[in-house]
Amino acid sequence: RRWAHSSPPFAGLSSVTEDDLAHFARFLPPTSILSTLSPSATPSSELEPFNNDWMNKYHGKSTTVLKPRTTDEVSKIVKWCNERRIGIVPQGGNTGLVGGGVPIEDELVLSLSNMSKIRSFDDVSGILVADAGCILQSLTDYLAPHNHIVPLDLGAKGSCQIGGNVSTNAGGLRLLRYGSLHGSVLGLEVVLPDGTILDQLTTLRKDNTGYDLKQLFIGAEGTLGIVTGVSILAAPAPQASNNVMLALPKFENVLPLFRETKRQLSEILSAFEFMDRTVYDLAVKHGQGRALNPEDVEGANCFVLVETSGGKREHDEEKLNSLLESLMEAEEPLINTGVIATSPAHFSSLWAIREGLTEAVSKEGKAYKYDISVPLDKFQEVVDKTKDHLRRKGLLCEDTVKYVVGYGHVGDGNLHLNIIAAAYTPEIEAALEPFVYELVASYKGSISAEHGIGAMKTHALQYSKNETSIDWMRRVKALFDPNGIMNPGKVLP
Ligand code: FAD
Ligand code: 2HG
Ligand code: ZN
Repeated sequence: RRWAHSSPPFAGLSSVTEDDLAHFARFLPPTSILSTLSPSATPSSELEPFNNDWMNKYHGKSTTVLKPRTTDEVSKIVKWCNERRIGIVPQGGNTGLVGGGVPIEDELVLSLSNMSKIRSFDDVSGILVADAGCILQSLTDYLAPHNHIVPLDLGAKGSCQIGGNVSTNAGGLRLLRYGSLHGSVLGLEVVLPDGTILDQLTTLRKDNTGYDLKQLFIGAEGTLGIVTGVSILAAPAPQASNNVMLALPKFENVLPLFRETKRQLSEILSAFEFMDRTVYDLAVKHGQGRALNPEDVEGANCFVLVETSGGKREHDEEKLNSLLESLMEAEEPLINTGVIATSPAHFSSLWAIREGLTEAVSKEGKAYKYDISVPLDKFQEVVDKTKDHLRRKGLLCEDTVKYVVGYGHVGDGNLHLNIIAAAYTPEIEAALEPFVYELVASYKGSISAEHGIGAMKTHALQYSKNETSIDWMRRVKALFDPNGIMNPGKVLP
């Protein structure tokens, strides 16, 4: 046996060997095993997508990817790895933005992509039970003819998996309306680090029978076990959806606009998304959605995308139109203009601008992503202070940091601060950290609003969690995973 590592958290963890592969081959078909070690070795290029993250910022050295098809197979793999002390990285769609879904060293990657069956759906209760590897978009497509929607939506919906969403406690574009997964996930099936299957796949809305263990796995980023099944409360599909892109002359208007929009739209408001002018221009430059007309963007300092979802088209349109009228006719208008979607294609193209921001940013350069919760009135201040700080350090120029941009979920107090650089360099990282984390802590904010901690922010956890909390997190981890095989090096410092 070859012990691969000597330093924490990899101390005592061992590498996958050919003997291990022979064991896996006893219950997995050849198509479920990708390994550069196997006698019929997989070319290492085939492992690249599993070893590198979406941003191409985090790189692992795994030799082996397993793609089980059933919970039972997952259990057998995990049991063996626990006995052999092999580190496991659960991987869903690999769209995570904090390096949580790729190995750090040569951990085994356990991909859920072969577990993509819908187990049941009840169109009266709206409860959907699905394998963890179901892609979010496929669940949306499945529910559409049943007049339901997944209570979660995000730009990565075409690739991310429901198990990955649960494991990151993803927020996204619908949280304002449908709340967090801590509320809408009703049950989970989890393979624990010793291989035991914890079946809590309940379909009950109410169940106060002691500790709610499933909550521990929502947002655990694969450090406590492997989510194999999810029971989730789908929402009735709205009968009418509208959206409008509002152009604002200054950031200071965002808050009063949010207040007024909530007051007037009340129950039909389903999204209130912010983007600054710089990132809007990048979206247009990189072909995301259809650009607004030049006269609509003239003088705009930032944009807000408002969506309504309701039960009656005429009623909702009337409310949205009267909101627009009152905003435009005010003595000191909060907006320059509003572009209201006039067709389903127009509706999608306005959303495509917002949903395409992450992709536009990645096409422009290498992004340092800070996904933070701060008071709403500090969104612009955070962007400006970061920009000033980089300028003072002499790092704000075309060949280092090109842009500092802000966008995000105003309704949830969640800002996405993106620093777009020509390359990932230690110099830029040293300028940004701990600067950004200290700034967030000064507002008593969160250093991770919705993306998680992953590999990126383990050292920064202390800015948002006190010693006692981190200590109890460690105890929970040790209780579930005493051998430290589950996603080593992630979440905990
Ligand atoms: P992965 O990236 O594969 O994994 C993420 C983490 O979960 C890893 O730690 C992994 O080990 C663990 N994991 C995955 N599957 C399992 C499982 N079955 N059991 C246990 N652990 C598991 N996030 C938001 O919150 N809101 C957004 O609006 C949003 N928009 C995005 C837009 C784009 C274009 C991109 C690229 C990303 C976006 N994200 C967003 C981040 C990301 O998509 C989400 O975090 C998503 O939920 C990750 O799902 P995944 O299946 O890709 O998980
Ligand atoms: C979003 O809201 C995602 O679009 C990604 O959470 C944020 O690109 C980012 O930083
Ligand atoms: Zn987001």
